Amino acid sequence: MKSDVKPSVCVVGLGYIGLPTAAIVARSGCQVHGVDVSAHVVDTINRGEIHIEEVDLDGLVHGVVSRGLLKASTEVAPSDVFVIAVPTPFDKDHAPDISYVLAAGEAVAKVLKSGDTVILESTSPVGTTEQLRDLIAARRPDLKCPGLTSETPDLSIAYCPERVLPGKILEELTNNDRSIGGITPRCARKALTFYKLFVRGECVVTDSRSAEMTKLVENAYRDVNIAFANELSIVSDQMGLDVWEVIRLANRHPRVNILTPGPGVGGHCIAVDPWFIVHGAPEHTPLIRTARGVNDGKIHHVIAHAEALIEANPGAQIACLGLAFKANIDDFRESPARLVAVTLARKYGARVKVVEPYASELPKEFAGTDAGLIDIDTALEQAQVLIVLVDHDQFKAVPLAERARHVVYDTRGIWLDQPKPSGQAAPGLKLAS
Ligand code: SAJ
Repeated sequence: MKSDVKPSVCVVGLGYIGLPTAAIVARSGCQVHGVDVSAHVVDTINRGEIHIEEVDLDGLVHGVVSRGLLKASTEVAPSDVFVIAVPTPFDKDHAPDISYVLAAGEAVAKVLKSGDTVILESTSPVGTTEQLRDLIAARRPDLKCPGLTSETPDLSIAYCPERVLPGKILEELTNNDRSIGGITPRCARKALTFYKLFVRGECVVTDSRSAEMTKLVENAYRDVNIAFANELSIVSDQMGLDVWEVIRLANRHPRVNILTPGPGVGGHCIAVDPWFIVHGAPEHTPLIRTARGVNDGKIHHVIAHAEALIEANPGAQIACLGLAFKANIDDFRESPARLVAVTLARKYGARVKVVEPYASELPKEFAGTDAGLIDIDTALEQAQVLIVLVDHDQFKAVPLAERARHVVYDTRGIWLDQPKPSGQAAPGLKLAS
């Protein structure tokens, strides 16, 4: 790839990471060929529309498609740079499944030519980039692969994870620092040239295995720290302490920064990636494994606590506030809030209603439960018990005067001024008159 000529780029996988990446690369002036197995996704993008929700993505995709810079297809096309951004789920035993990465590698291998760069972005267990290289080497013996030849290789292969936050993807894709992990230093330099086209953050060069581990470590670090906060909240409930007060005070220490308890950890990254480390070193990861258990267990603690509150308030109407996996997004997949709400709806039927400003209807597992979707005003008027599951801004904005008489179980700590029943710190079980 010559520095004065923009490379042609093929992005394989047009999901939450692949599509924004393809659009941003296209905006930088590269000709981008996007690939997805779903014909529906391909058609949607080729109309200049999007199949996922992300701030400002619709306008960006519309712009680059209408300028002819981004085209989607179900087939990989010859390009100078290939970016693989496909899912890496885990199986029922938490073993990582890299079959989508290898399938993408098979497709890419068919069209590779000397001088091309292949970059893996999918969250992957350590060693996956080398496996991808080995697959390409097996399919294309005519091309010299990095790390397998003493001559100058024909291909460059690197691992470059994304670290963007859903809801801020476009901003963070451009501004976050990146780890650029080459199979060899030369591979890293090639990948660096590509990322410099659209990344304003610092691009730090390393080897592929370190970059793979770095991605996993970032999310495991967060999971462990959220687990600490969640464990504190369970202990505080048991001791009758207000966990928010304890954390607020502890965080005044200059070297303490405890995260925020919640109903558990949702999303597709933090609850998944730590398992990739555990799977790679099962004997040496008791902390990471335990943190996963604490965060998953927090969901059941919240359900039990909410049930006790509901049982203690016979006849009361219950409003569950929020279904999303975190604040101010419309992503309900892998959401602890959703699991809590549907469990309560199944048990208590029409007494339970759900408020979710980002949903137009309840997810399908609510079918047959009699739970309805209501707005926050109706909930404040009709429900006596409010269970806060998501810290959406709309909920945070409800003033004390409108909720002072409600019984509240606030799993996110958004209403710290809520009166404590009977002088107790923990959420009380008495229905306010
Ligand atoms: N959560 C808490 N307490 C906290 C922080 C988060 O309970 O103090 C919960 C959230 O409510 C949510 C879950 O954790 O259910 C995850 O939310 P998040 O905002 O921490 O992270 P994600 O999953 O949206 O995105 C993470 C990010 N990783 C890190 O912050 C280390 C993001 O930068 C990654 O790019 C993304 O995973 C990914 O794709 O891997």
